[in-house]
Amino acid sequence: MGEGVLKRYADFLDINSSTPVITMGEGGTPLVRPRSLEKKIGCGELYFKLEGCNPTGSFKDRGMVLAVAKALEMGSTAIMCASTGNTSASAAAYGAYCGLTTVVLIPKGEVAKGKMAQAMSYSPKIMAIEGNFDDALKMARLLAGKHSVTLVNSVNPYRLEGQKTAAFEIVDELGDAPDYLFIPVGNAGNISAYWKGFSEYHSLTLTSGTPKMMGFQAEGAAPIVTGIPVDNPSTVASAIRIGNPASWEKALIARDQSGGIIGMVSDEEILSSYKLLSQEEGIFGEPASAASVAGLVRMAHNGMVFADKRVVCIITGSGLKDPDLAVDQSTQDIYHMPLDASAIEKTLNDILKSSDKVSRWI
Ligand code: AN7
Repeated sequence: MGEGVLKRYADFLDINSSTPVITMGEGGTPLVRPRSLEKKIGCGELYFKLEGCNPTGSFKDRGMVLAVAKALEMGSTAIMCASTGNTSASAAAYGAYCGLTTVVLIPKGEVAKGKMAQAMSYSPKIMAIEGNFDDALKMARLLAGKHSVTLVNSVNPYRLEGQKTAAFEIVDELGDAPDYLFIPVGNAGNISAYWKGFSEYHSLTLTSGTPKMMGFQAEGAAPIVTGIPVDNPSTVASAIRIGNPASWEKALIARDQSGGIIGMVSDEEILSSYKLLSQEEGIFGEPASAASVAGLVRMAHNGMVFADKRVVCIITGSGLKDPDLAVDQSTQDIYHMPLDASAIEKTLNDILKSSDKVSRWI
């Protein structure tokens, strides 16, 4: 535990004697079986992989640790990325850990507050670009090619190599591949990485089959579904507000080879699953993460049967990444109380009397 993905999966990664085996404790994230949603959705077995438990609160750390290790191996002293927030937080953290100059390009005003807080704390050089994520990535690719700085977006192949370790962990824990993998899709790197991981394990006969890859984009940012890049992508899930995914082709291969789909869900469905996850299961994922659950709910609602299936949903990032949205979405009453025992006791009595909760242990 806590050994990191480079050490744990060294045999499956491009690690040699001059690769620094760095770690901030990434990987080894929990695979949790929900007590309520498995029954409600009607799955034989349902699991959530909590990637928000990585060091910077998202799955990006798995790929970043390898991309940064390889940058160090090649003598690089600077890294750069464009990001909707999580990649920049991860790059900045590993950059700080390894003493690298880190430059992040973010779409101005579009990054959730928790991710901004991280970027500012790890202290990279931050450029807020007047444009969207796709514009920022274009700039990063253009300029990284001309300067001695390593691009650590998922167009860097080591990012996907590192991220494939999440698929390995699922198989190592369940003993075989699941039947379905539900996952949010933005720049489409993660779905491609999981497919690579499952395919590699299968080719080594470590699994009996491969899962159907079920990727979900947000309706206002669903270029892979419509087949056309989106100029002004819009969704409440800022992490996946991406109109021209870098790994588009790879995602289509994952979909087609696995017999899966890439679909879309509305912001309403995303927010409804976001609340379902936290209120029913105690899992606080960020809105983009809820797209995977929203996809599963939609497919079940449309009549797809999961009764004898093993399903894994990837919860890609922590809900703490987007505190503004969490507060805006809450309909929670807050009782404003004087410091008075009898007033607090009366309210407590009212709460206990009106509660409609039923223990799941009875
Ligand atoms: C929580 O940080 O693109 O399909 O720049 O942060 O591999 O892009 C983040 C993407 C899903 C989509 N869930 O993954 C970035 C960035 C969360 C994310 C995705 C992202 P990809």
